[in-house]
Amino acid sequence: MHSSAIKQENNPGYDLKEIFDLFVTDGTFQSGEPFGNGHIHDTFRIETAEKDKDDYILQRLNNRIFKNIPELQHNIERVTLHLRNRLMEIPGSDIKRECLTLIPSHDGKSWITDRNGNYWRMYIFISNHCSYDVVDTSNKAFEGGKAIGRFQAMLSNMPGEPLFETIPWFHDIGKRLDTFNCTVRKNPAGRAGMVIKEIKHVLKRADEMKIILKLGAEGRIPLRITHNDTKFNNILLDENDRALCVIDLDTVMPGYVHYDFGDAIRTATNTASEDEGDLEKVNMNINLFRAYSEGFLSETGSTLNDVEKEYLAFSPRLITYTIAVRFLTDFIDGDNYFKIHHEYHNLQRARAQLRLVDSMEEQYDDMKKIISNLI
Ligand code: ADP
Ligand code: GN1
Ligand code: MG
Repeated sequence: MHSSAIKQENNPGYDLKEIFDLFVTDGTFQSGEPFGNGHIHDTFRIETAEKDKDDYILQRLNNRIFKNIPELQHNIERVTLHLRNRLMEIPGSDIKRECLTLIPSHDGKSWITDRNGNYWRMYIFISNHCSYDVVDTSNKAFEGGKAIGRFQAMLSNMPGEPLFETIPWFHDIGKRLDTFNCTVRKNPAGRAGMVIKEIKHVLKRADEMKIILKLGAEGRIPLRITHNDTKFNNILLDENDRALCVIDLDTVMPGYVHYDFGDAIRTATNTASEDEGDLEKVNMNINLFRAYSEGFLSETGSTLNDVEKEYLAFSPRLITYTIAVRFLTDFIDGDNYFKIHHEYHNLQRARAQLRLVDSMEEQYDDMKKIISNLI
């Protein structure tokens, strides 16, 4: 196995109980196990000994990727407080499950640093949730669309200064392509020669992908508060597969509606996993596209301007392409960003995402028709 893969898969044996005890909690630590399929942080589920107390999610934050943890946490404090206040206005809300709850540390912050300089934060574990990497019914896609639509609607009146940009230029495809081209030129891991076909696939589409940035620069689409990482496993459904909670708030910051719509469609409509090795299995399911769009627009349709609506159908092509570029860049770079589980993981992910771009291109006319029938 590639050395950085080993580096990233090592669990250096953190003392989870000692870290847990630095937070103000209700229950007693019983066990801590790795949890979920996130690509960025080290996430653990902490079970408490008492049956009537909450469990927790404890995360070692990736501060190679998020350079300023206090700013990141400040954003999340503001966002979760605002969401909680909005939910309190809605009778019957289950606030502990419909919104993330940050746990304070004994010194009053929403994170701690351990003796090795690692940053940690903790949330209440959202009980009885369902999380899906691949979506198999229209109902789940519809409910996911509602969850993200509601999330954006609730944040639309958040008071105060703009949120910090936790990762600058996160969805800026111009900058992502500059980094891609630079990495191909430098070829630090000697892998560029293996991916000539994929590089051509990327370069052929580079110009048309800049349209959303252009519309933004012209003032035709507004910056809103967006989530920016709406892959489906960041949307929790409840035990009946109804919209429950949007999690993974690290990249909530100013963005265009297209980023959230596009990334959710990338993951909610793919008939296979994000990293599927058998490309024949990768397709966009148009029925799931319709269902997600219906759910999303039922919550946001009245607030979007005409240009935003016009480009919704294009946005999954942009975001799927962007993530493909990022996986391919990371592969050529030698796997320094995303967690990987085998040597060619980022390449496999990039290939699957490029295949999904093709599938979306093939069905683009139908996607446009569906959106125009819904608005
Ligand atoms: P990453 O940025 O690495 O994806 P996430 O914040 O998305 O990290 O967490 C990883 C996974 O942990 C999620 O996909 C989800 O399965 C689970 N998770 C995170 N927060 C909670 C929570 N509060 N309750 C239940 N599960 C959670
Ligand atoms: C990462 O954090 P996670 O695993 O939900 C990444 C997203 C990518 C996604 C691809 C901060 O999401 O941008 O779309 O992997 N998050 C960050 O699966 O880079
Ligand atoms: Mg996540």
